[in-house]
This record gives sequence, structure tokens and C-alpha cells, in this order.
Amino acid sequence: MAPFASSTPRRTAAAAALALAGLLATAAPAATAAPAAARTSSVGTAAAPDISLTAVKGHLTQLQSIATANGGNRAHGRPGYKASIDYVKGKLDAAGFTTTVQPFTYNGATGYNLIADWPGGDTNQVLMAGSHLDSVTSGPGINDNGSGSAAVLETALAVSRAGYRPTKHLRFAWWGAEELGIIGSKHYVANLPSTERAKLSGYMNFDMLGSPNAGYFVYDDDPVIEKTFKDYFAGIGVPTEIETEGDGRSDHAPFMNAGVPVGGLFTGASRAKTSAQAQKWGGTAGQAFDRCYHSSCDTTSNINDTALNRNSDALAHAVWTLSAGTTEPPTGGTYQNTADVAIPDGGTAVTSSVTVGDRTGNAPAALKVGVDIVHTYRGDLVVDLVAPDGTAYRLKNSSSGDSADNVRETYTVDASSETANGVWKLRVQDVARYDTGYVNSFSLTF
Ligand code: DTR
Ligand code: ZN
Ligand code: ZN
Repeated sequence: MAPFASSTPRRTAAAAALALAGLLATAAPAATAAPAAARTSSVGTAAAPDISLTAVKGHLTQLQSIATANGGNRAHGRPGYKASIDYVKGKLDAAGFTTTVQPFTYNGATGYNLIADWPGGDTNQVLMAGSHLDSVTSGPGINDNGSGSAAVLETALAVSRAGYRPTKHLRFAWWGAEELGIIGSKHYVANLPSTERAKLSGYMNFDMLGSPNAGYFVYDDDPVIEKTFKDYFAGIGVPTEIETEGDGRSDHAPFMNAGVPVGGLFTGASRAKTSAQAQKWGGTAGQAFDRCYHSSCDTTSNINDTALNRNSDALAHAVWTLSAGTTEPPTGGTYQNTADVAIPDGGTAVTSSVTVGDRTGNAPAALKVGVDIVHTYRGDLVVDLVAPDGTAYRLKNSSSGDSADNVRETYTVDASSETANGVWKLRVQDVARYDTGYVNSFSLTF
């Protein structure tokens, strides 16, 4: 199915592609590693390797030890932060990355960003993945944000181990002083010449990936990056929600404000998990996603292994997928809704809708209907397209013998008797008991 755009029902014009270009970081390098040795390598493919949870947690153990040896934290301006930078940089230098330490000053203290470029790839299309490495002063910051930093680090090391040669140029980043107001990433973006900034094909942010009472939140910003993450989680049968704690609350904000396509993942902070979320994800309703948020108890014991594992693999999937080539958004008129809609088991029908408002005349004789339903027994499902005037077009009948999972199809419907503009609905009903699922996305292409 072609990549889609838009996480809310809206038309995607033939928007600018993700593919733009970039050069190495322009900060005055405090130190750089030797260029990568020649390697046997895999040419850009979209199949990311599994990211080892053990390896990611090994980095967390190191960050914990650093905090313990440096007053209990890894905060901006404290020795624990620079020691964290040195740890991450050492791993990347040994793996063949070209690293740059970008110093900045805030609150009278020197902070550092660490930028790691993977040699090769088209430097006119730079895909970035980043996380803040600093903690608050009150604790070691293992979930916030050792988890994101360790997952980004291990993914970068996996790129090196694979000798991966992506079409795009890969750049990884660890930011300083996020906890004081997203200071490090703001400094990086502000000091990146506009010609370099325009070459960033996307920035993905990973801040808190292992919250003990985890939720699975996907940033609702660039639609192509969002769909890459949503498809990954749908593929492992994990429903996601869009991240709503606030667009400006982490290091993707300065990139977004500069017009760079952004996305990311988040497992939740101080907000309490609702009962509906607990039903969907497990965990405890009424309890914060991370009860140790910004506290001294944010240690290596404050990690949900399953959440960290899933998010680390989703991170790698996005790096591989989005760097393997130019991701062209769909041309023509594609309208899509990616909001998850739970389908009651053996219950009433539910709908996902898209509103078309900028077309003229009737719909085409070959209207493409993209259906993505995650379900454990697709034979239970009856699926219809309902036109704005209420006319129903049967896309799929129930079939008791079809026990396979999921409905991921593009149907072609002769909708030439229907006016194009209006609210189109995908109607789904589960007509038999004991299997469950949800609508992951619905799209129309005219
Ligand atoms: N500001 C982050 C935690 C945080 C809160 N809401 C969001 C939304 C998206 C990413 C991160 C966050 C911090 O304390 O580091
Ligand atoms: Zn924080
Ligand atoms: Zn954070």
C-alpha cells in the first residue's frame, strides 16, 4: 500500500517529499573520529535488525553508574552529564561514526550536544534521530531520558554492525540541557545555516521510551513519519495513540519550528493512565505512566522492559525505512484517517471517516479504498464504504472459515454516481464473538 499522509482527515497535496539534503554538522568540532574503515555492507534496505534489549539496558547500567559516581545525577553543568557524553561518544567513535561535540553555555555552565554522522549516504538527504542525554538534578534520569538515549545509541551501533549503506545520510544526536528548556537542540538548530537545515529530510525524537506504566504514543506531526511508526506497532499488534502532552515539550520542537518534518515516540510521563488505556495496554489505571518522573527513583529499576524493547525496535525500523530511499508522499488526492477505532467484539458497527471538501464533480469509477484493520480473526468482519449520501458499498463479507489476522487491502470501488465532496465512512462490524481488533487507518485515493 502506498505511503500515506495525514493523521487527521485532510487532503494531502503532492506535498514536498521527505527527501532533502544536508552536510555534516557545522559546529566547531571539539573532536572527530577517524572515518569509518571500509566495510562489507548492505545497501539500503528497509529491514532493520532486532535491537537487543540487553544491549540497550547495558547502556542504561552505564548511565546509572555514571550518575551514582557523580552526585546522583547527569544534569546540565554537572560532571555526570559530561561523563555521559564521553561514554556515548566513545562507543560511536569505536564504531566508525564521525562525531562532533558542540559546546554551548547556559546558566553560566557549559553544556554539550553530541552529533554523530554515519559516513556515506546522500548528504542532500539527512535523516536525524535524537534524544536528550541530560537528567534533572534530582535523579539519574534513566527513563527520562536514558531510555531514549540508549535506544538511539544502540540503533546507531546496529547501523555500524550491519555496515548499512542507506540511500540517505544518517545523523544521530544527543542533546544537552533539555530539562532546562530544550536548550541544546535549540542551540543546534539556531546555529545550523538555513541551507543545511533545509537539507534535513526529517528529525525523529525519542524522549522516555521505557515508562513503567507505559503507554504507546506516536507524535502526530509529519504524517509519513507517523505512519511509519503506526505501521510498525500495528504489525506487532500494539495499538497506539497520538502524543498529546504537548508539541513543544521536547527536542523535536526547534526542528518543527524550523519547518523540518518531525516525529517520535513517547511512553508517557506524569499523566495518569486511563482505564481505557489500561484495557488496551495493560498496566494500572489511575496511576502515572512514570511515577518516578523527574524524581530520584528514576533509576534502572524504573524501566518497563517490554516498552523499551518495542520502542527500540520501532526506532530502528523507522531509521531503516525512512533512510532507505526518498519517501514520496502520494500524489493526487489522498484522504486518510489514522485514528485507531476499537471494534466491539460481536457488537455494533463502528466507523472511521474522512471529509472531502476540495474536489469538484463526482468520485471516480476506480476509487481506491485503503483499509488497514488489525484483528485476530478477519472472518468475523463485515466492511463497507459508505458514501456521503449514505449509499453503502460492500468491500468485505464475513467468512467463518477465514481465521487469518488483519485486513490490509486496497479495494477499488465504482463511485462515479457519488458526489466527491462530503463525509465518507468506513463501516466495520465484528459479527462473531471472541476475537478483537481495531481500525488502524482508512484512506481514499481519487
Ligand atoms: N519534557 C520531557 C517529558 C515530556 C513531557 N511531555 C512530553 C511529550 C513528548 C515528549 C516528551 C515529553 C522531559 O521531561 O524530558
Ligand atoms: Zn524530563
Ligand atoms: Zn525527557
